[in-house]
Amino acid sequence: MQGELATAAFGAALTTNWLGRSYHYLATVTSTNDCLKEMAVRDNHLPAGTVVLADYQSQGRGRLERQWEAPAGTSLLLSIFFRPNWPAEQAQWLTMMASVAAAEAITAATGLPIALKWPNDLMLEYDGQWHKVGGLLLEGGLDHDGRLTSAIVGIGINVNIPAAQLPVANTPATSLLVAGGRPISRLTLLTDFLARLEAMVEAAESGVSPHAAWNQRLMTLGRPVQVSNAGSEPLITGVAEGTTPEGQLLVRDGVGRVHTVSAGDVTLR
Ligand code: BT5
Repeated sequence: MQGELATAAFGAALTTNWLGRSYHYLATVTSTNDCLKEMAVRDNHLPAGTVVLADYQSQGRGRLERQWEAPAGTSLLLSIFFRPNWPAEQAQWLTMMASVAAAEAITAATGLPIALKWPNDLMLEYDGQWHKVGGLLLEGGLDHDGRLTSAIVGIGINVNIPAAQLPVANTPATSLLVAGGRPISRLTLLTDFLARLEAMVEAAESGVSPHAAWNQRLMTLGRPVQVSNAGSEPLITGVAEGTTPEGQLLVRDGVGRVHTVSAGDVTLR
């Protein structure tokens, strides 16, 4: 149903203290990340926790300028503004927290177990195959001391996309409707996600790392993988052994050397 995420209904359902209290609903936008980035440039005092959400994106983005596609009114497509003031190395904490909060909220709404694929995918396994049900896009700005002064976390979750309208992708796409067999309230899922995320961000601000909760959900660990960049030839082939506290992937190659990977695409071999 279109319009269920419009401002009045959202405001009535939201239970958070600050996350999402500044909320901008748009029926259509180019990309919620781009829109929020422009808002942050225009307004030096944009509140932390500002959310921009759209029912349709004409230029939804993944990493490396890849496209994020979703039919109008079927998905959750939003971006959240943060002022972490953390060391730059800790930037991935935001991806970790948003991934775990999304996974928990999806399971609460559907009963479906969500795994995470390093670095930024929400995954569901059925029919002997992994499917991508959502993705995250972190973009941040550093100050002169290498601190993360502002950051935008974009998240797309395929909620009620019918099977015939799923995007065609290398990793098969799915939606909660297709995997779970029934439509899900986007509003309930959204407000539950924001409540969980707010609690995690507050814990992180008092020093509690989200690393363990995130690491535990990573389907990538212990598996033979190939790591590549932007569709290039595999850079590293080996076994994904673990992650660093900052979220880098540790891959042991055939001669036993451990590579620390900060960015890239992982394929399970
Ligand atoms: C991601 O990138 O997975 C991050 C996606 C972030 C999207 C959100 S929506 C709200 C906010 N505003 C934006 O403009 N973006 C964020 P990446 O790992 O690069 O994966 C992109 C790839 O996923 C594409 O190249 C396709 O192969 C595939 N794909 C595209 N749309 C998909 C979908 N709806 N479901 C599953 N896979 C998809």
